[in-house]
Amino acid sequence: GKRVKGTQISRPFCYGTTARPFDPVSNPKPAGVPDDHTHSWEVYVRGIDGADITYWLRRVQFKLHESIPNHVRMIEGVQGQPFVVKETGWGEFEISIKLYFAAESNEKPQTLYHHLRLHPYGKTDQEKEATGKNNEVISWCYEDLLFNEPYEAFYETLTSG
Ligand code: SLL
Repeated sequence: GKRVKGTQISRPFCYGTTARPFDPVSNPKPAGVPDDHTHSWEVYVRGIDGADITYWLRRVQFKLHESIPNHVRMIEGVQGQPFVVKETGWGEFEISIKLYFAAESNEKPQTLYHHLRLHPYGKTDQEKEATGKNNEVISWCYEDLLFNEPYEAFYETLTSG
């Protein structure tokens, strides 16, 4: 295939974590969750306002802390749905988020990093943080991923969404 010369296409998405402390009323701890776990949380990659991104982003590998069983999670895209991993735990750590693009792209996977936040404090410049209802700790980033001179087949894919 050939590259589309002089062309750049970007696709927006966001990624981040949402955590909730266990609470008998607002977030009861499910049976089987270890005693030392204090929070439920999720990490996700998704389109803006529910937009589908699976036509160009096919798989996401989330690498969690090694203390978590099966800490490497490969999530296949399902049309219209976010890429998400839900877990419980007690500590914060850096999550690596590896993005795998449509096969025809010939693009190498790209890795992002996101700090799982359980407690509401501090933030970096790019990070949006808010404390939502029920003491949710929300931390997320916006990304506009730029594809420079995509291959023709991938150009078709990118402009089909
Ligand atoms: C810290 N450096 O000390 C971090 C490590 C690890 C968090 C945090 C375990 C969950 C599980 C868990 O929450 N690990 O056992 O499934 O804060």
